[in-house]
Amino acid sequence: MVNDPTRIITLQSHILAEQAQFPESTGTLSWILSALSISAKIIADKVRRARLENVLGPAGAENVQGEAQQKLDVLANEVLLASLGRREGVAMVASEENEEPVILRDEADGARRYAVLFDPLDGSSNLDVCGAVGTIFSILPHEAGVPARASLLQRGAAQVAAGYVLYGSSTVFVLTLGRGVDLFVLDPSVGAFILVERGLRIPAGNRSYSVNEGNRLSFPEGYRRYLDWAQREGYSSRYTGAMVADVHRILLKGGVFLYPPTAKAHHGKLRLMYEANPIAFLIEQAGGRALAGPTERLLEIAPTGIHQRTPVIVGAADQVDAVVAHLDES
Ligand code: P6P
Repeated sequence: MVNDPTRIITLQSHILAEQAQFPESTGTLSWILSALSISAKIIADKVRRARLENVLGPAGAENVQGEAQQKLDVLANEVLLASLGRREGVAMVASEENEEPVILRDEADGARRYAVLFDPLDGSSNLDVCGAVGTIFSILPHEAGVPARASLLQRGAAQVAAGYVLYGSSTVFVLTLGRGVDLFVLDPSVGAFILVERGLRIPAGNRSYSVNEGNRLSFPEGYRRYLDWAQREGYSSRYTGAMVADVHRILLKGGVFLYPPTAKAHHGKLRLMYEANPIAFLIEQAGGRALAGPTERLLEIAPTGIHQRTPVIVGAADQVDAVVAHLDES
C-alpha cells in the first residue's frame, strides 16, 4: 500500500479522518497533534545532523531530575514549547525539562482545551553514540476554570491521546487516540509521516525481556526470581537505554519491558506522567498490560506530582503475566 502513491495516507490526513468521525469535534485536538508532528520533523532533522552541527554533548546544566541536560534535550524542549504554545487549544504544558508547568491560556470562554505533557528527548544519553532516542507525549483534557494542577495530575486513564516518536533507523510516529494504535514512518523525500500499520496488536509468545540487569542485585526479590526463571527458560535479553526504542520493539514483536525499584530509584526511575502513562495507554490499546506492580495498573495511579516516578512492567499480556507470577504480594 505504501508504495502505491495513490494510496498514501499521511498522519495529517489520518488525524483529519479520525476527527471527521466526530461531527461535534472542533479540530482543537487535531491542531495539537499537527504541532507534535511538525515538532517531530524538526527534532528528527536536528538529531540526525547533531554531530555535523556540533550540538551533541551536555548543555552544562541539570534538569529537574538532577540529570545532566544534553544540548539536544534543551533544543527539543524549546521546539515543542514553541509549536504547542502557538496552538490555541493548549491550556498548559508540562515537560521533563521544566520544573514547573507552563500555563499558556485558561480563559473561561467555553473553548475545549488540553494539557500536553512530554519528555522531549527520552534516552538522550544515547545521542553521542548514535543510539536511538525518542519523544513521548500525553494529552489530557482541561476544563476551563479547573486549577492547572488538577488538570495536569489526572490518572493516565483520562488521556485522550498519547504517543511517541522514535528517532531510530527511521523516524516513526506511533499514536493512539483511544481507538487502537497506528504507526507512521517519516518519508523525508515527501516531508510527511506515512501510515504503514493500523491497529497494532502486540504478539504473544515472544520470550524476551528488557531490563537493565546492572541493577539486578538491588531489585526486589520477586524480580530476581523472575529473571532466574526466564534465564532457565532460555529467554533472550534486549535493552537499549531508551524506553521508546525498547517499547517499540515490544509493540511490534512482543516481550516485556521492566524498570523495577532499585537502590538508586526506590520508586522506579521512569516518570509516571510523561513516560509511563503515555506508554501504558499505547500498550493497553495494542492488547498488552501496563503495571507498576503485581496488582497496580499504571493508568489507575492517582498522581501526586508532575515529576513523580514509578516502577514499570509493560508488554505483551502473556509476558507481563509471567513477571507478575514471580512477584510476591509483599
Ligand atoms: P538506566 C532514559 O534516561 C530513561 O528514562 C528511559 O528511556 C530508559 O529506559 C531508562 O531511563 C534507562 O535507565 O538506569 O537503565 O540507564
